[in-house]
Amino acid sequence: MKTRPHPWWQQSTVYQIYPRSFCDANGDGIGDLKGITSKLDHIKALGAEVIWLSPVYQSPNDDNGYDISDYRAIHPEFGTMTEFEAMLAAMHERGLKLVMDLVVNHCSDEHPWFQQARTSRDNPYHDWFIWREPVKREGEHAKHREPNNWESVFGGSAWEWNEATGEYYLHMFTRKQPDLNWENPELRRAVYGIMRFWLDKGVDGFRMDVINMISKPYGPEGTLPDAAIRHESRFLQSGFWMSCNGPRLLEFLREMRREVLDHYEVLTVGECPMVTVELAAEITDAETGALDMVFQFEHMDVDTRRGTPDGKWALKPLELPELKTILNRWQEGLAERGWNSLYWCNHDQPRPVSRFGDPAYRVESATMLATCLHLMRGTPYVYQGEELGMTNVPFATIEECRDIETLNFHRLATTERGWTDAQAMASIRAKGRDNARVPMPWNDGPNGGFGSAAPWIGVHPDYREVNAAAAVADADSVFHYYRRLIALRKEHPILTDGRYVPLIPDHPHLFAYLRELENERWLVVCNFSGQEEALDLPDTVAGRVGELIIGNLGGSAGCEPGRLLLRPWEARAHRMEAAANMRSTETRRAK
Ligand code: TEU
Ligand code: CA
Repeated sequence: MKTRPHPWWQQSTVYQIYPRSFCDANGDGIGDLKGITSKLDHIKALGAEVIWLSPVYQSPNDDNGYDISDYRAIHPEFGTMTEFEAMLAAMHERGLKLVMDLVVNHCSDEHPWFQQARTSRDNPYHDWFIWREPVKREGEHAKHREPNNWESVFGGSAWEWNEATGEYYLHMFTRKQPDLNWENPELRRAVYGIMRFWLDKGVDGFRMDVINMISKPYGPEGTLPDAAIRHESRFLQSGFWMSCNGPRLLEFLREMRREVLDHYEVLTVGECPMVTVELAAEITDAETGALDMVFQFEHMDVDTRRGTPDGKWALKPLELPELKTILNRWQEGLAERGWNSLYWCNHDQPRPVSRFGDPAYRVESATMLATCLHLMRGTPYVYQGEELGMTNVPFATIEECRDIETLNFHRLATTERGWTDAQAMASIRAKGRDNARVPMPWNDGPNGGFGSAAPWIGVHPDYREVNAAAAVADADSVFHYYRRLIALRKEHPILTDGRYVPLIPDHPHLFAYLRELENERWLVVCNFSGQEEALDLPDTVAGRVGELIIGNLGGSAGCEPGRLLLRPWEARAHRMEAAANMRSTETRRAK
């Protein structure tokens, strides 16, 4: 295999900050830029080299900043532009790069563009959004006049009535997040201008919010076709499905690359729900694509009964072979072309320890999950608090929750869909986005050291035990294990360049794979269970298990020839020693 030239982001680890919940310097209960600046050494000590900052722009906060009303202004609750520039300088001084969130599938209904657009059909900004006439329907559907049957991602119709123009506008998220019309070249030019504004300030790239939703599937005469309910029997939330991966997506992204990205040294990652491996390869192709990597979502659906009306809230136990099938397919699918991003969580997802591990084995399962992910090929992302092994939050009542998606779900589920409050709360504890949004616990002091005032959302009840100060002081903590994994990636080209070879895909509890580069081979084995498990090395794996490179439990339960014993939630990476006349896995597999 060819060793590829390394763009800087291929050996780096990205750390995600959710600004509202990271650190509150001025004591108003809301995280802010000065707070972030004061905690950069934590990220530096971890070894991450890039920071992805969720939105800090002017916003009415209907969706916590993902509804932007001024793309060139800092929200006063986070600070000022001067403080932003000071934060960026402090990052660069430490060799940290900053990737901003770019949210341009939609803006806020309070953005001047939309304020103008909604006044009249003749307003020049009208065409920057997506408008449709009401539709006459017959029979039992007569009272529905929405242009089509699309549902918003957060529940309810994706269309909202606008009296002044006598039309509906499309909003794939809340009604305060109208979708922008990328068919309009003026709108696209305005977006590129915003991107240049931040890049010229010195930011180092963009994470692009739902960027594969910007091209809508227009039919003849600009119609937006009804979605087939149960498309591929997976997604009932079919407006969501319909608005992803549209026909002009690559064209728009390539234009963005030509107009903006090619002129800067940046990292770009596109958030792409429902993206396929094939499309991701096209988007991330170094020559003909447009972005460096995408966030795919398939592995975020393994514990969800998609295709039911309750979407992500309908829980399903994890089946490890399904998770392996997905991640193996992404590893192999982007091996020759494109590049993977690697993540277990972000500000939209519950905590991985509670989801794929076991809070009763908090440290063990957090470090096992980290090993499994960080030794794959791609750029790893660590979401604030993940490096502490944080768990989900035991929300008892809906009053403790803040997220608009969660509040919508609770209301619709208990009023229209026949869920009890107890059932809804159980799903919210398992899947709600607020699990990841409670304040970062810095120490065991008041409010977990987040700030002097009561925070906008309650602190995690475990903060006295699980906090950054305790983790940094304990050499065996989750934090120090992440630090070692992040350092390993910098030291060993096999992690960046090596081939990924999945093993034992059907094993119900073990996730195992090889990494291979030239004569070097590593074996990675992770136990996704609370039981001891034995791995009998398949005879396709030539050679002997050698030196332990990294392991999360210290010591070793043992290793007989051809057999590896794994303790509950144990993860290990070993160097393989070549057997005398070893044939490569490749030739064996080819037979
Ligand atoms: O998320 C879009 C998205 O498709 C999902 O992550 C979605 O939020 C999740 O499936 C719901 O459970 C992005 C942002 O990351 C998210 O915070 C925003 O709310 C959303 O776009 C709208 O901007
Ligand atoms: Ca504050």
